Amino acid sequence: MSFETISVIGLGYIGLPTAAVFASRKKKVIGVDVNQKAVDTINRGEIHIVEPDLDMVVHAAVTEGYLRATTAPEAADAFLIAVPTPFKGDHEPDLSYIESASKAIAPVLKTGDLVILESTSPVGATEKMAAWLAAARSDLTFPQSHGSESDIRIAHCPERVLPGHVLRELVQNDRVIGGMTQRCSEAAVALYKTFVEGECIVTNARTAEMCKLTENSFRDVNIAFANELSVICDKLNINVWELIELANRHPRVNILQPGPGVGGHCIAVDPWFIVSETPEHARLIKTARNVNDSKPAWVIEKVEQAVSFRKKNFGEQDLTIACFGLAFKPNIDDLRESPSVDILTQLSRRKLGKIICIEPHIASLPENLRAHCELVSLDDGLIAADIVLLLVDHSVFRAKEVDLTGKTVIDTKGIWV
Ligand code: SAJ
Repeated sequence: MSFETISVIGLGYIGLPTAAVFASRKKKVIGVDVNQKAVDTINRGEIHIVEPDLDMVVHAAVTEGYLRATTAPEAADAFLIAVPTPFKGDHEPDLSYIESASKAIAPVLKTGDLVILESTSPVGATEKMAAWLAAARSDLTFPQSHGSESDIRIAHCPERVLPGHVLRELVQNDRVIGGMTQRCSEAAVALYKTFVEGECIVTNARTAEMCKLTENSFRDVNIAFANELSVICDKLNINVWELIELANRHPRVNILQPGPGVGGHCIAVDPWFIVSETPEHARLIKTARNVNDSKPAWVIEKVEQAVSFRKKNFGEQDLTIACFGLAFKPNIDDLRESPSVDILTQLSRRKLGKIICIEPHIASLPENLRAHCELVSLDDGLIAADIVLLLVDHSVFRAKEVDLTGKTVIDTKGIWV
C-alpha cells in the first residue's frame, strides 16, 4: 500500500505536527484548515501554535515543497481528521467539527482512500463519521455496509502525544490502530509506519476510542486522588508532599502530585466522554472530575483566609498577592485551560488586594488578563509579595533560593514549603 498524497484536516496542536512529520518523510502533504490565517502562516513556513522545534520542521517541509496548506480539501490517498472535539455546556461531546470535516472531504474521496479519525472521540464517533461520509457519497461503498470489500477504508487512531514533547512522542510512542475492518487496520498501519517507530497495535474502532479516553481518565482519577489527599492533609495538619514521598516508597504505590487543579485540553475533557455515555456506571470517573474541578475554588478560599488573617492580626490593608506560574503545567508557556488563570481572574474579581503574576515563559500577558494583573519578574514578585501563591512548579521556581520571611505562603505544588 502506498500513500503518495496525505491530507491532514485540522492544523492545530496534533494535525500540524503530524502533517509536518509526514512531510519530513518526503510525503506530499496537503494540510486543510478553516482558519485562513493559520493556512497563510503555514504557507509562509511559520507556525501559529507553540510546540518546541515544530517551527523548524514546518519551515523545512514548506520550503522543500512537501507541505502545503489550504482551506479547501483536495484529492489525496489518505485523510487524517484531527479537529477539536470539545464538550457542550452539559458535558455532552460536540462532534460538529468531525461532522463538518467529514462533509468537507466527502466530495474528493475516491476508491481505495483511507480516512482516519485522530481526534479524541466518544465511543461510536468513528461509526458516525463513516455514516456521514456514506450519506454524502452513495456512489462509493463503506466498511459499515461492505466490510473488507469496501471502496473506502476507515479507522480510528487516537493521538497520545504529550504537549511539549509532541515531535518525539509522535515518532516513538506506540500507536493504537482501530480499523472498522481488518483491511482498514492494515491500511492504517501501513500509513503510520511511514514515521512511527513504536509498535502499531491493531484493535477495532470502538476499543481504540475507549482506549484513549481510558488513558486520560486513568490520569485524571489518579490526580484526583492526590488532590483529595492534599485537602485532607491540610485539615489534619500533615505535609502532603512528605506523605506522598513516604507512601511512594512502597513498591506498589505511585501517587501523583496534587496541584491547583487539572488544566489542558485533554485530561479535563476526555473523561466526560465516558461519563456522558454511561452516567450511571462511570461513578468514580465523574467524581474524580468533580474533585479536580473543585480544586481552584479551594485554593481561592485559602487565599481569602490568608488575606483576612493578615488584615485582622496585622491591620494590613493594601496586600499584594503574587501568583507564581500561569501555564497549565510546568515548563511550558501554554495558558489555555489553565487553572492558574482561572484562580487569578477570580481573585482579582474579589478585590482582595493588588494581584501581580510571575510567568517567566511569556513576554507579555494576553489581553484578557491585562486588566486583572501586572506581569513582573521573579525577583520583583518575591520582593513585592505579601501573599505568595505558588501555582506551577516551573523548574526556574524550583531552582530559586527564596527568602519568604514575613510572607504568607500558599504553595499548591509543594516546592517552597
Ligand atoms: N497534573 C497534576 N498532577 C500530576 C500530573 C499532572 O496536577 O501529577 C496536572 C498538570 O499540571 C496539568 C494537567 O494535570 O494541569 C494535565 O497535564 P498532563 O501532563 O497530565 O497531561 P496533558 O494534558 O499535557 O497530556 C495528556 C497526556 N495523557 C496522559 O499522560 C495519559 C498525553 O499523553 C495525551 O496525548 C494528552 O493528554 C492528550 O492529547 O489527550
